[in-house]
Amino acid sequence: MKKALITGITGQDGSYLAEFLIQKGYQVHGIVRRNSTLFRSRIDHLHTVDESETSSFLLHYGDSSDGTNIARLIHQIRPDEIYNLAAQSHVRISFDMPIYTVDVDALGTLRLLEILRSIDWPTKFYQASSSEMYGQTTVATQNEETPFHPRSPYACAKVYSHYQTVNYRDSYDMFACSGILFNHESPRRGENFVTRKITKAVAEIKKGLRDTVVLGNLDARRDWGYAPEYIEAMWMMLQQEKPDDYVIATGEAHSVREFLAEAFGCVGLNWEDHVTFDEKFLRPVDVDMLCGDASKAKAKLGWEPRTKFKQLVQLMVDADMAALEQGQ
Ligand code: NAP
Ligand code: G4F
Repeated sequence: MKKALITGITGQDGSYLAEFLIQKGYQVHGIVRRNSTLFRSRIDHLHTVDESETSSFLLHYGDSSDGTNIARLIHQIRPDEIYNLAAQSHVRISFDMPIYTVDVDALGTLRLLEILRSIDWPTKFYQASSSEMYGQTTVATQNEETPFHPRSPYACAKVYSHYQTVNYRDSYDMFACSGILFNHESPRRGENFVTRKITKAVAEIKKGLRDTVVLGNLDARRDWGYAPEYIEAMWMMLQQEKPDDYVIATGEAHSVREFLAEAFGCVGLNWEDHVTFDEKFLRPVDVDMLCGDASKAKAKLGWEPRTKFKQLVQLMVDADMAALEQGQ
């Protein structure tokens, strides 16, 4: 049985990736942070009573800021594949917590790469890079060759991790891949990212539980895809003969305003009657437009997005409506 180690397993992507790898027959090990509660809503359904060495799903306490703990876990587990998804992943919050964000999102990756340099078995490494690295780009659709112009502490940290991943691959012949993923969403998306914030509000407004949602910049354009399809691409990258970097995106960009119109439209409401503005949701600088060109992933991995923008919005609104009906 192949062993995969996932950092960030409690997050949106980590939870989908864990499900996907278990279905593929992997033994999945996840690193979780110590919290005051054991509530881990995205992965609670994966728990089994079997906590023996042969269980398909095992969790370990750890933190990307603690290299000795991660090293001990890697030596104990001896994973065949490592997916580094752990991050302080909120761009606006990275302006409030730049040092912490860099410690986890940049140095956390370097700590892992340094551990992998010294192990004596072959392991494949996936780094969760981001389209935020393109930042204030002037290129209409961004691919693997497009220069980076990061616009936040988060994006700077991700650029650092991307280049270290490439550097360790070149320097030490490591099987290390950087997946440059554009925004991907789902009903498991954190509630303070704009798509989920909107779909949750739409459901609550439709049910009469509130009347407004407060937002920041509505002009930003993003390339939004469906998360369960994006985690498949991560796995595909590690199954290739040679390690490489890939853009994963839909190739279609929409503004926050368009997302609002679509989401409120799903329940027969006009967004302009329910949206107010607060500058606290603005960033010191924002990224105006991101739109990815995933032709390399299509040609080499055979990966293509399947869920279109309208379907994505609909499925997120439906899930938030259903959750309310079930009293969640
Ligand atoms: P997410 O939902 O915010 O999940 C982040 C995960 O990282 C959580 O499991 C979190 O644990 C964990 N984490 C945070 N700080 C940590 C630390 N110090 N030590 C160990 N674990 C820590 O993010 P996501 O949307 O699944 O994204 C996964 C990865 O892809 C991230 O690296 C993100 O930056 C990157 N990415 C995401 C997108 C996107 O659109 N979703 C696009 C490009 C790249 P807790 O549950 O304990 O907080
Ligand atoms: O949903 P967002 O917070 O996502 P953002 O900043 O694009 O970052 C996400 O995608 C990246 C990939 O490109 C990931 F690397 C990163 O980890 C994260 O998953 O904001 C999207 C846009 C921004 O322009 C923001 O200014 O929506 C705008 N926005 C407007 N009002 C808002 C709000 N964003 C948030 N979070 N909350 C608002 O009230």
